Amino acid sequence: MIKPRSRFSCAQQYVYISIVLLGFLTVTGCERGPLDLVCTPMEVGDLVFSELRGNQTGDDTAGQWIEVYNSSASPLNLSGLTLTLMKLDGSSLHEFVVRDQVLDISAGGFVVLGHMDTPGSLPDHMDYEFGDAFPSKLFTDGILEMRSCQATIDWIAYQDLPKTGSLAFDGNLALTFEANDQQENWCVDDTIVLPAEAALGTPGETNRPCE
Ligand SMILES: [Ca+2]
Ligand SMILES: [Ca+2]
Repeated sequence: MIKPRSRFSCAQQYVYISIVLLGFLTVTGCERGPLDLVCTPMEVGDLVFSELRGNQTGDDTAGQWIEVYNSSASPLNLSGLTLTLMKLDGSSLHEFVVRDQVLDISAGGFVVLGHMDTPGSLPDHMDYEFGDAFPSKLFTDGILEMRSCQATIDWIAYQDLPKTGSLAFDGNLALTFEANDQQENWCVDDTIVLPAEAALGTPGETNRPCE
């Protein structure tokens, strides 16, 4: 069952925090790309956050992950793509860089970037695993930002990451970098599709509609 999500009561405050943080990152960003990685120049909104699955209650084999959607008209290489994850107050900042030079995302396609408790046990639904830089648990409330060639491509502030299933952008709506800023456009997907015993979300696929 997919549960409607309540409106984000402090949305304006978090948006303000995010804008300040993004401004800080822009001002202090390096002029060079991350290490020796070639990056792909992108426009704002070419890639957008679409679904998050955090640490689950009980045993879990599907992992924690961040799903990204390519809303551009072209395939994009993700080498050098940088994700920044922090709590809503800006603390506990983690930064990950995609170091796979052949990881592509097709136009209109998805990639799933994640973390397994047992490193190296990448499941079929995950395209890239971040290593030790990933926090042990995705924050329950946080901010995610995505950059390529030092340019911010998308960011979201989210709240109440569920412990069963995923937090997913409404599959009924057009997914854009602006639409995913609105908390009311997201919902919990705790659907269990047999024979699976857990709520897996829809990694690598279009999200289910929110009701
Ligand atoms: Ca956004
Ligand atoms: Ca999905």
